[in-house]
Amino acid sequence: METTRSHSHCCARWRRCTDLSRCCTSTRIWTRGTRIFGAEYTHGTPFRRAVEEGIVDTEALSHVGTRGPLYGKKDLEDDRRFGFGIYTSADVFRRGVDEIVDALRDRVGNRPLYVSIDIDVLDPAHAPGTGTPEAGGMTSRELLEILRGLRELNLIGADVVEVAPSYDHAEITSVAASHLTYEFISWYAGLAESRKESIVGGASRSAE
Ligand SMILES: [Mn+2]
Repeated sequence: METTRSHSHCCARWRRCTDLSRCCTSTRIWTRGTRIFGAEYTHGTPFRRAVEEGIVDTEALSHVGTRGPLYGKKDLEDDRRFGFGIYTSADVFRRGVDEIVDALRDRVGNRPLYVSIDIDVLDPAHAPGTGTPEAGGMTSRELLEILRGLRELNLIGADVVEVAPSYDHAEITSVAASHLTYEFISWYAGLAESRKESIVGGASRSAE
């Protein structure tokens, strides 16, 4: 569990892992453009580079809460071609949390799961302290309920990125980010507890 500056930091960690499925929340689609302002590796291209490097399972990877502007006309077309699941902020509102959770669970299946939260996925009303606030975002309640809906999945890593305290007001963003972090720690603890129970249960069964 980490807090980092942007999704591009995640990419380095993904190189060390295989067979992961990932859920990413952000305002923007992180496959934007083959190059941004002439640069190949930027905070706007980690998923495109990850696909090219073959370190993500595109059948399982999903973007949730997207709504921001595009870098180029082909961005949405490329994302569809890569095979990502894309659930926009409007999808979450119109289809509802339960339907989005079902879709994410179907995509992830039994794979180990890495969740990356860009705090700007939340509406600026819920997270003003970030570098690229964008109107029309998810509520903190919607995001927390989506995470709670995924609780039985095998979480092996998570991060919360792009919290900018200097832009925050009344610690609104910090409250959201700290609760998301708390949610991940609780998720880990629940998984550890159930593993312990299955080991103890297995041992007692074998002793009988
Ligand atoms: Mn962002």
